Amino acid sequence: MVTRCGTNNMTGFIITYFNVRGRCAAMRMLLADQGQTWKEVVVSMDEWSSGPLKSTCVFGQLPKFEDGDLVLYQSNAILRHLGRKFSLYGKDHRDAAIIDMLCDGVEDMRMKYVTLIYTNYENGKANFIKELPSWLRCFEKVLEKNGKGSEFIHGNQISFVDYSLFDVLLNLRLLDPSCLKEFPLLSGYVERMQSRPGLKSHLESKEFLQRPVNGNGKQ
Ligand code: 6SG
Repeated sequence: MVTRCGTNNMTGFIITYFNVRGRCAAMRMLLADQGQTWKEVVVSMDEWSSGPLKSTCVFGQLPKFEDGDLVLYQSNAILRHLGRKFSLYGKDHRDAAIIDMLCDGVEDMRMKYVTLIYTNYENGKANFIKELPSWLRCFEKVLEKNGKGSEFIHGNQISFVDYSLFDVLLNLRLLDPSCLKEFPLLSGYVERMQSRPGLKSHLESKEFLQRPVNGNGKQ
């Protein structure tokens, strides 16, 4: 098992995952943007298929996230935990409910993408690209209703779901570079997110750039 460390090792955050952006890209972006450091435990395919780790994971899957002695699985639960910890969950319960709804919407879009990547890339890509605007339009409308798209996906402060949405949008743009062109608010949103100093330096880091987007080399 290869261990790589962040700039300092004093925090209790540890991400255990395969050498991909995948399900950990959003939590890494959140941590970097919030000025946090963390440790990476990178699990190879051999270690995963032959070692004992899988049987210790609650659902037999990675990522695993440690915050001191708190051990979590499920990427969206990890994001929610970080959302509560760093006040990235809106200003009240109503905001939190909307942010949860948006998180589930992003998850649906992510699952469509992941299913294409891992199960039907060659045969399904053209149709996926054709249907993509109907998904993106939903988020364009959400942005329109929130300050005419001048801010975040909900309210006027960043929330954990912004990192997840931003991550999926980056992946979709890799798949179809023109997919955001007909959506000015989403395009502006991506521009603003990637200009945030903490995110910008993370996106320019070797760690980010050298890590494959997905586990099967497709993107
Ligand atoms: C795969 O699906 O990376 N976890 C994945 N796969 C290994 O034995 N709902 C949760 C969540 O949100 C989904 C977890 C997710 O956290 S992520 C997992 O654990 C298993 O099920 C995508 C990813 N893929 C890289 C990878 C996994 C299998 C094939 C490629 C490890 C690397 C290579 C083989 C095993 Fe591999």
